[in-house]
Amino acid sequence: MNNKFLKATLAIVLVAAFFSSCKPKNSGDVVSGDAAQKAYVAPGKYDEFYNFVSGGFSGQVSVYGLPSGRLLRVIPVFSADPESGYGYNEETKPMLNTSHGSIPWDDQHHVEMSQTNGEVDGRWLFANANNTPRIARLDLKTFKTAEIIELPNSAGNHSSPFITQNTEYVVAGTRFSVPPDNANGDVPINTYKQNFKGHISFVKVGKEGQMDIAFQIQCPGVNFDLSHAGKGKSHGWFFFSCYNTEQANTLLEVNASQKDKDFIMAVNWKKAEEYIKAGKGKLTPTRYAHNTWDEKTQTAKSEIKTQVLILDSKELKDICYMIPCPKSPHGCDVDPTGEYIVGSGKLAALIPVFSFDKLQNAIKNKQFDGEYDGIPVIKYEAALHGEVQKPGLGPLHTEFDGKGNAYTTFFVSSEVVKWDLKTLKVLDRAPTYYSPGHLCIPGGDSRKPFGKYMIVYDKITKDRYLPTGPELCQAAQIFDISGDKMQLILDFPTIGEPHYAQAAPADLIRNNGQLKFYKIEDNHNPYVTKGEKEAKVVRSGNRVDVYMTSIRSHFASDNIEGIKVGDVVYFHVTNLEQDWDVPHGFAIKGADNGELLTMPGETCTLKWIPEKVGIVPFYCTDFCSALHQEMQGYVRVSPAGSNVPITFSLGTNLPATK
Ligand code: CUK
Ligand code: CUA
Repeated sequence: MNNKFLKATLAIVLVAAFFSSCKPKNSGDVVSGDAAQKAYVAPGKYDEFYNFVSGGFSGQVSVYGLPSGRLLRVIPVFSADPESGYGYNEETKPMLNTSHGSIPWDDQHHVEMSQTNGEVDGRWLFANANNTPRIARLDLKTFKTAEIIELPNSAGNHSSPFITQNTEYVVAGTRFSVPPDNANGDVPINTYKQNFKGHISFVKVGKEGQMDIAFQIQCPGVNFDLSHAGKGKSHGWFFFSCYNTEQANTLLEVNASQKDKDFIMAVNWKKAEEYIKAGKGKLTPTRYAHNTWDEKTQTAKSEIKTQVLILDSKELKDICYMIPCPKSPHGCDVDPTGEYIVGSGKLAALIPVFSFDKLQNAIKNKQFDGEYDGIPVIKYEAALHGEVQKPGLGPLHTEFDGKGNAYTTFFVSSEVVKWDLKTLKVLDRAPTYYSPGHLCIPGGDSRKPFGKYMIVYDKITKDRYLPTGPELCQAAQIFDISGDKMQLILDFPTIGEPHYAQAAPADLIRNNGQLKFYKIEDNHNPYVTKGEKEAKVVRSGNRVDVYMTSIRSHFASDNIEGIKVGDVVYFHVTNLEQDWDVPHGFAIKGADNGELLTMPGETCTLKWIPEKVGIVPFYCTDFCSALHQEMQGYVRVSPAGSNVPITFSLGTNLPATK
């Protein structure tokens, strides 16, 4: 047996032993007597919190109630969703446009709620796309994706979308460093050190939420993993964890785990703003899409932008600083006071906690340990508040309860550990099932956490649920953290792979002016039909526009003739209902498309290219009334050269046409 193989086998055996030894022995008994009561929300009663959970490779965001764990909604963001028609109907297609063309999928890891004065405010939720770098803004009045902006000079938009305390910026760091967009990218991969750069993006958020890339900072070619904004006293700063400071380009598993310490990069973004004002940014050509949903026309538009302002971290010495952080840090979390910055080194046997005050002193007194690719490196001890000793194995993420405690997940030892921010003493530990990634306390990364519940998102659930073939579910676990000890009260499977999540008091969102239906008189979709009398079918060349309405329980029109093979047909269906929660669906046989699911007062458009002669039925897909099953109609499709005229009707039979 060759040596490498032997080593690999040994490693696998060790890891396996490690994992199995991590399974807590009395896993059946950890839910104590009153747990069910704590998670119980009686039928018809509302939950206390909304929980917005990233969907990972599902590309969506799901919404749960807490503490019940009830799934309330799945919001399509980066992945086309045939259920709602998102990405399938003509109105929403532009939302998925990018500089690479239309992309129907992405990998969604982090969500972050808008904040005012460092407190969650219930207006918007931001979400990142990892694969083709993008940030989305979801409107929490409609629970719809309202805007998506692509990030140039980036790849694997992972440390994103984290926001500043007044939602001035939503910020993103690139996971993969790559040659900049305007440089020649046709270079050998092993010229990483010379040619690859890491960009971080500051996306300005306007009053109505509109996003716009204010500037990017060009940084050394490392992997930016996670980030969080400073708050309170550290407002004006941003912190990014980075790994692969070795700048390896192959077998990172080994080659990017060489150094004892990587970095947390501290960015003085107020200073960066000054440099931008002083004209130090370079306008650099690139291409990225900016997609916006217009509530008035109920239609998205996509625009390609061609320039971005870039600051150079090498040139401008006082915007970026590197703080050494053991070892391959992942989570980078800032406590509610803004004083403590917690780095979670995946391979570290301790948790370093940095002090913002000490960092400021270190910068003032130039307590540097040389430079890293032109960026000053702060002396580790100079910025260190202290280390949590022996906290667990494989720390990933930390959240805060606002009472001076931090909670960190440990992937390898499958537990969540509560510790004291000041004394750095471990206070409590609870097993999780198994291998937790992120965790979430409502408001837990803001200045005002609501430290009652904590939800932990697990990657592995082997033996916890009924088997479902080769793929098992991921799951969330809710803990009551109101007392000294964490108490597990509920767990439930989730959609996709949950990474980060946010939660807010239910009233904040429930009372934010939730939209119940679109007023038909305010519907400015260019293809709206405002009453049944206006329903019509219009041919122009081989394009046919069907202006259709739906109301309980019929379509107008429901008999359509004169469509020919080779036509391109657009069904513009306006739902005339003016009442909460009365959507109508629309589906037509043979359409290579999703359905339309049209909200009251809304217009949605389905594109259909009939390919066969015949009678083609369509119907409503959403059980809307007792006579929902009667809500149907027919389209007659004639051969390409036929003379059958366009006719349309409802409730009357027109003279038969040949
Ligand atoms: S990452 Cu998923 S467990 Cu993409 Cu925030 Cu840490
Ligand atoms: Cu409309 Cu069913």
